[in-house]
Amino acid sequence: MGDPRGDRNMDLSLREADPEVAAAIAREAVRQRDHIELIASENYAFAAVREAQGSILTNKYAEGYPGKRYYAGCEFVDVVEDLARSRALQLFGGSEHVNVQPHSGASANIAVFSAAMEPGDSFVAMSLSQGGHLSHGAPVNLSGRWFAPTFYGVRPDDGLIDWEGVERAVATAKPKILIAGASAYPRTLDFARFAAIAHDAGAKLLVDMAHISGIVAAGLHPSPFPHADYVTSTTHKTLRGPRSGIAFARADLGAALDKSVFPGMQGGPLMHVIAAKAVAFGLALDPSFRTYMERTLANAKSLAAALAAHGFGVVTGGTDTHLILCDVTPLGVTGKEATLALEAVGVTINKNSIPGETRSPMVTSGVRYGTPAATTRGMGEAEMVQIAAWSAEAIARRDDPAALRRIAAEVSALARTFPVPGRDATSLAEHGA
Ligand code: DSN
Repeated sequence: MGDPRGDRNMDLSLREADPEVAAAIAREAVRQRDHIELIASENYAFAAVREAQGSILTNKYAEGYPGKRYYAGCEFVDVVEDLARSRALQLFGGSEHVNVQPHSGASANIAVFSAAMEPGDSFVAMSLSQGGHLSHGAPVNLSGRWFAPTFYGVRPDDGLIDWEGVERAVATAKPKILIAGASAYPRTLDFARFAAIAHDAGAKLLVDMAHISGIVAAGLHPSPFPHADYVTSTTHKTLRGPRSGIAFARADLGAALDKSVFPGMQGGPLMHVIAAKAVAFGLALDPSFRTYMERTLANAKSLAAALAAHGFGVVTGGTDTHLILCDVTPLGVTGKEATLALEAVGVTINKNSIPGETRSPMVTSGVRYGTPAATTRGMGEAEMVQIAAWSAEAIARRDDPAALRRIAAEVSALARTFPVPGRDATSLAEHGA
């Protein structure tokens, strides 16, 4: 008897069904193995996270929340979402209400905006060019088009938060929300000070801890939860979970936040991704996660010192977190030129605006490094020192193809001695799709 479905495509492997996509993924596996990943927002997800995210839960619709769904058959996805919620609350002790359904960090921010503001309302945030995030009011983003942002930044002389600027922006704008949180700020954020400024002005404090949530979870950065009314995060950066988002609120603001996520801005939650978040939060509760974060921070300090010794202008003189912001003008290059030189040797970073920036965002005077991914592979201080030396040499010899090829071979030889997480990823890089 033949297959009753009459559709053999349904059982094909990826390689059989789509060799072009399979080949691109296999090539990416090789890149992830042979290059050193230093983009501050990237990491290698736990293998179990990827397994949950690729699971059959992708087949299930579950609009609503556990126990109150609009679809039948939700008893097992309810278990998954309840696990994700209870683990998130445990991981971030002090949080009162959590919603694990936002599809991304930007979605989580918009959910908070729509819960706490009406279109046209005013909020205050760090500007994108000074280290803030696109979804914190950039004119090209919905947050900047539908609401009225006023920005603060960092002081051009030392790169630290311009507190007078924060106070001035709040006094002038009389915002509904003050946002604390950044994508390119290397120092500890003083959430108590942000909260005092927000609450004195009758505003709510939203902390976007996307970059530092793993550090907060490990207890190595002060927690925003005693101070903030809302907290948002991505789940894939320092947390090593799936590429997604999460939003927390004070208990009395929780119901409105939930309504804002669903049915306000999303339909069916991605249950396979929520399962992957549950797994990531569970693994981050293991004591080994704190050790990983300690090593990530120690590596960032080592890398910052080594880059400074090679002439990079390390903004604020160092780092308290996983990221390092550098002015590369002293090396005679733009951020774009530095990034391209490093990419040519397999050291992956991004160009970044720096305090007092004079160049466009596509060129910039700076670069941003981060240590979460390299630390996940087991790299330590010796490797950080070596990476800084390769960075300086690649920039200095950027017009010398033979030198770049030699450095690239050294980078990939070192990278291959540090395994990528997951036997499947190793096998894909070794044998292809
Ligand atoms: N764009 C991300 C980053 O690289 O910091 C944040 O979403």
